[in-house]
Amino acid sequence: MITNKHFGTLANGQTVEEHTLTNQHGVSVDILTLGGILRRFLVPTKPKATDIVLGFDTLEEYLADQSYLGALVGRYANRIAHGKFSLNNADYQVDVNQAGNCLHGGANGFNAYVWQATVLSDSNEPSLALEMSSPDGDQGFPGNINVKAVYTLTKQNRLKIEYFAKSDQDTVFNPTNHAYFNLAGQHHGSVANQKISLEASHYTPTNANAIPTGEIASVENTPFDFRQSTIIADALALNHQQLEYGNGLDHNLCLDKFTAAQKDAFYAGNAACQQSGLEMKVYTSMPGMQIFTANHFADMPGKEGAIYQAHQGVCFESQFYPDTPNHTHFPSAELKANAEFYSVTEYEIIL
Ligand code: G6D
Repeated sequence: MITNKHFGTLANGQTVEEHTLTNQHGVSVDILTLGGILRRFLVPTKPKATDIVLGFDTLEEYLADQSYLGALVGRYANRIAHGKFSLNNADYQVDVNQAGNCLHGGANGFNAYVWQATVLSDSNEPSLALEMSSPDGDQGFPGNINVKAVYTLTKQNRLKIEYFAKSDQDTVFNPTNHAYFNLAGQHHGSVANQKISLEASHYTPTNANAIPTGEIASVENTPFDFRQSTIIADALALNHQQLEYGNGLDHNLCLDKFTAAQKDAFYAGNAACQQSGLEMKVYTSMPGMQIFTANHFADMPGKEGAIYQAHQGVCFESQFYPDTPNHTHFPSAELKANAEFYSVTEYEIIL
């Protein structure tokens, strides 16, 4: 089932809608047309449903948000060093909006767009398409690009997010969703006691500004070894320079099962919470996963009276590695003119 209601109106008169997708098991998600934001992810636990993503109650709060809560992110998720890269021997300078680098596509990335919504299926597997066009030169990126993100809530309680795109020029493209998950419930404090696992033997170490050094390092004996299910607090407690740089976990893990020919989602890892008994499995077709533990949150008002603090959520941002356009040995994020881009990421709730 899909229902739709008015969420707010922008200063320019554009309206923002909220669609609620509910499957046959009573799992539901609220999706805003602003930024394709995943605003709520309700899981039918007893005695009360649990909302497992962080978010806000009002449009004004989303417009002021600098932390991309639940948003679709692009054109290039994560960072491009100094906002500079070369493609086909041309040099590009894209918007630098964080510490002299381009973060999440620049100041006016995909999260700032109102997307056009179309209901694809109103059945037990509700499906909503969101579309937008970003013009050539938007935030400095080459090519007119048409983007479609499809949210589907499957019968297996998977929230599937598919990304389709086509550009009229060669460009770089790296979309993701920036939901902060808390399997205890969005207002239930830190995720530090929850566990995560990732099928990733390597990660991309960074400099102090979160830009990859270019090394693809083993996770062995580092806080980034999640090959066995690990309590987040145990990883955070380790003494490691990379944790100091990120002020916690804010790193790209290289997913072992990725191959460039891969189009379907493969199992990447999971999150589990003893308190709620919930588990979430993550699948993706992308090569990397940024694990980010909301390190900078401090007294941030959230949904329904929640006040978010550091480590209150964990993001599983499927992606090409950060700064790939400047590292030829990373899996390529180039999108050729008129080629069809497709990627998929799925978050499965185990009740
Ligand atoms: C991303 O990796 C980044 C963080 O450093 C940033 O603070 C956040 O988005 C807003 O996950």
